[in-house]
Amino acid sequence: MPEFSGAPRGQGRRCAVVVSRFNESVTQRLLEGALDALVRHGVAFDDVDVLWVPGAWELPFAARRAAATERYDALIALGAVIRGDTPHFEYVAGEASRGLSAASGEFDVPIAFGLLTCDTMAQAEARAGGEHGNKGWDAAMAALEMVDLFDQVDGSSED
Ligand code: INI
Repeated sequence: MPEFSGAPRGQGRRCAVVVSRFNESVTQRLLEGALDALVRHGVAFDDVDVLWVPGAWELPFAARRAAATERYDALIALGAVIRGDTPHFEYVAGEASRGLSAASGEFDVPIAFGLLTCDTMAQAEARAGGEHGNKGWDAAMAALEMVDLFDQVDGSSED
């Protein structure tokens, strides 16, 4: 039974990180985590483009446009939606998640999900380099793993 498992091999990969400016104190740290993961795993710094967007709502549009360029092996979407007193959270978090998932399915490129959806700023900070790690790092690792996985799968079917 063939079994495939990707590894975060970044050599020669081109990536785009799409990151929202809303709650920038958190998203900046997610970005640092993602860039650190990419570079430590072999991605050349010049092969990473960082695309800033106003908020999480804009992430799917930017991800789709970036994917459509066919310049990137993988995309990493980063943002932080923090619950307030209104239903705004549900709309922004829900549509951003759905839009990223749809874009990933439509374009032939992995889009890793590094969008925090938290009740409080403290929860977000804990996941952006705090006690729960850095979800930007995790998303970048997932992106590299997915690229490598399908290199292997595609390579095997060409035999
Ligand atoms: N955008 C976020 O990324 N996080 C939030 O918590 C947030 N809240 O709470 O409003 C948020 N709103 C802005 C939204 O993403 C759009 O940028 C804005 O509506 C303009 O289209």
